[in-house]
Amino acid sequence: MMDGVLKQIYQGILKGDLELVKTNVQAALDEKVTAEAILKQGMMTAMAEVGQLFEDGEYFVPELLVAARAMQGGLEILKPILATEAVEPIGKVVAGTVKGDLHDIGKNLVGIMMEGVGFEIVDLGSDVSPEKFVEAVKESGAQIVAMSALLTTTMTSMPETIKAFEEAGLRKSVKIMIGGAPVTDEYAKKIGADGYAPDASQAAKTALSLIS
Ligand code: B12
Repeated sequence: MMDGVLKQIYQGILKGDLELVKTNVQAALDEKVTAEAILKQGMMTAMAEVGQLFEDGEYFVPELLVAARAMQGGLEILKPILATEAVEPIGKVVAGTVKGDLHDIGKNLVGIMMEGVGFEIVDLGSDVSPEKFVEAVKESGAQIVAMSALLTTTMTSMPETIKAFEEAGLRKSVKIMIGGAPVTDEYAKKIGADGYAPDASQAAKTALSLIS
């Protein structure tokens, strides 16, 4: 059973109540609940339940939107704790959600965890075209590209982006990582990506291994 504050956070996300989430994330931290527990037990389980309710036809897009907003609000408070900024960044990562796709919570979380292990993140936001990914790497000199997709209809933009890097003559100078709910390790291999991870903390570990 979840205890008081975590349960409030969980319910705050389910109800899309931003203030309830923010107040209780702060309260949980004051009670010395770890950021990891708040994230995993309070927030991620709630988002999974929101997804389930959507699938069952009980929630619709407006409910998803307010739930997402409440989750982002909680993440903002956790961010400085999850990502203690490194003095000297160990590398740069260009991160974005692929073209046509607006889901950015998972991508944001991946960015936070990568910052936590010392990377500098160039965040391109969501709905990022292959050309924009290539342009950002040219400008920033990033060693890693992290692409996120949450829709089976947009994950096809991942091989297109890899192709754009090949055409720009940059494929060998960057490592490309992919992830998001519909993405698998098998898919990563199939499209010739360099790395895949199922969650944000493993994404950070994979990024480290790719530059070492
Ligand atoms: C919130 C949400 C929305 C919000 C997004 C708000 C936002 N700012 O992100 C809004 C309302 C915009 C939305 C819209 C839609 N959504 Co939606 N949405 C969701 C929901 C409920 C949660 C997603 C989420 O944030 N999860 C929490 C995060 C933390 O998890 P995550 O994203 O998976 O990320 C983790 C890992 O995947 C991994 N990861 C993620 N990215 C990366 C990248 C790298 C490089 C690596 C290594 C790892 C990695 O690490 C992350 C952290 O551990 C999901 C349900 C679900 N089960 O996923 C549906 C879901 C993704 N949506 C769905 C659909 C259908 C839609 C719409 C088409 C609905 C509609 N009819 O309009 C639109 C599409 C809009 C668009 N063009 O993008 C479907 C997709 C079905 C499919 N297979 O394609 C889902 C699965 C719901 C469902 N069960 O039907 N949605």
